[in-house]
Amino acid sequence: MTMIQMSDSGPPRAAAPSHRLRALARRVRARLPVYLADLRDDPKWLLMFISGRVVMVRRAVSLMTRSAVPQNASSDTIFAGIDPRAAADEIRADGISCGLQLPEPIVSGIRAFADRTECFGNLERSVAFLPAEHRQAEVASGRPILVGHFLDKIEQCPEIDVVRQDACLFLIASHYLRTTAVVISSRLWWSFPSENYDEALLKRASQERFHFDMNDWRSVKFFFYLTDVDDDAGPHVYVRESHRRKRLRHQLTFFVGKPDSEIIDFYGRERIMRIHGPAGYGFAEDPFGFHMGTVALRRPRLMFEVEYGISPPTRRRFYGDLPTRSAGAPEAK
Ligand SMILES: O=C(O)CCC(=O)C(=O)O
Ligand SMILES: [Fe+2]
Repeated sequence: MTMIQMSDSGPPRAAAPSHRLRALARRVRARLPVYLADLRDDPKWLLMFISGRVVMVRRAVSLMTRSAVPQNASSDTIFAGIDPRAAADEIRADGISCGLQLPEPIVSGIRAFADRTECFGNLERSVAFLPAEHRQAEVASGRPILVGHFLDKIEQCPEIDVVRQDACLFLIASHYLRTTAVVISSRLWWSFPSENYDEALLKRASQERFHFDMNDWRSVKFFFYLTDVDDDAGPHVYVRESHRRKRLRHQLTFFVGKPDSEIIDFYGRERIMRIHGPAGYGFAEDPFGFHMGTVALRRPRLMFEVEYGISPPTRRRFYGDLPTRSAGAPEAK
């Protein structure tokens, strides 16, 4: 595994006020249907989504939701030699803990599933294709395809269930969240090299823009690469310590995405980690810290993610579906 710091991405771009207002209106317009759908699914969600981004509020929620942390889990673990308490302490300090490794049979099982199963381009259920046919799918749909998600099809992959049920991950999450953690989402997806994509597609793929995730009051994600990942294969990028230290205007904001320049100015280049690793490599992170995916430049990347939180999940968020009915998303429970 290597972690390397972020290279220079050029000087900050300034924008005229009227440009900024227009851009703001565009961003609000693009997100409003998503937010309204989430609100319909779960009215309490809005409270979390708005106030959960204020560091003081999160600390208060953390104190209020504390309960006895389970010392053991009913299942076994595939991660030998990991101390869940030490990993949780590391996430508390840095926002991230690296060094998990999936056993080879789990890697090859998930990989084989992802090679033989149709995924959904840019999260649209109407754009289904086998990963080897990515280019043909772009031609057929007439659009660049940056990501192919498996959504609820992951239930057909037994190795995914093994990782999701793993005792060590459950204990790391429970120690970190200081309560009995619950799985709130699990997702498997390819990132593909592509061309001519626009901002909207990048946004949908969560690529090339630092952001934080707001899926629960508090949560922790475990990411696993199922292909070798270096700078040519769209590495994940994380900003160390940004989960506990945020500019006030990054807390009192409607938007979770922020430009590189603001992140570099506040946290410093040395805290920005581009995470490389071989197939099977994994890391745990608090997704309230700034992070992003990057575009796979030359080789596709297969990623599995399981997220633990403190509230019961909805079905939509559990598989990372889009909230619109036109995308064929199932109704939330
Ligand atoms: O693709 C990645 O590495 C990160 C994806 C992400 O940040 C997200 O889906 O919210
Ligand atoms: Fe994210």
